[in-house]
Amino acid sequence: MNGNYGWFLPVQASDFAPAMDRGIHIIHWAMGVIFVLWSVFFAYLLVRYRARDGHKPDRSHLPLSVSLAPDIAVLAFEVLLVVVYAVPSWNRMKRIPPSAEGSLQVEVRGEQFNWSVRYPGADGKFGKTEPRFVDFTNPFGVDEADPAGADDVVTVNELRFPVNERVLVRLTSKDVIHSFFIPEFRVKQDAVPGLAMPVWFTPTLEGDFELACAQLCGVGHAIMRADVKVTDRAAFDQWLAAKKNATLAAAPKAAVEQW
Ligand SMILES: [Cu+2]
Repeated sequence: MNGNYGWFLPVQASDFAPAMDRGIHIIHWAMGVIFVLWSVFFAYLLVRYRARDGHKPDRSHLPLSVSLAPDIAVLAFEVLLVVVYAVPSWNRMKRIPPSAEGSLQVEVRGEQFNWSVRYPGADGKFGKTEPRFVDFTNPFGVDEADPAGADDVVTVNELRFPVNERVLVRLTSKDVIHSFFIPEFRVKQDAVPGLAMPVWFTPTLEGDFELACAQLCGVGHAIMRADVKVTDRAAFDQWLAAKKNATLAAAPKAAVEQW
């Protein structure tokens, strides 16, 4: 997993990553150019207009249209960046969720200090849940009597996705605000108690990644993490089938217990 990180940004492992990185590059290069131009300009002014014997300050000034020109150029560039680049990207990544059909649906719930994960199973439907059924072996409170819930697969701190298939996550929190962050996917979203936030992306690279809580949420925040593995479809199906038959008692120990 350390191989995912180099000197600059981590590897690009989702369909959003290239656009996100392009935005970061454009902003940094533009700010670098502006910084250099201003620095040269200031240095020139310091030398050109330094205090000398026989020189008096000239209080006249350039016309506003000339002196404001650099600011207007920078402002125009920023407006263009927001309108042409940022807003369309934001719409695609955050504002307009894809339809549930054709997406792999996953429910992810943050709690101090674990990530509970639920896959709908072969029927593609999540079973009904009720708070009174919630316990350590049933973190979502799935109603066993509901046939749609019988094949739901629940894991703790373990996420798998098939490569090149769109994922639609239903993100919730059981207690305080957490944040679902997979750096290699360039995906980050707060999990807010009382809200079900849609999060979507398409993993484009097979490998091991990490979901880390990115919102300080209590004493165990630093260990609130989950393994994310992206594989081909066949390996994913195999894993899901194996998980269906496993009980949560055999699941990796909750992070807080490990701690
Ligand atoms: Cu957290």
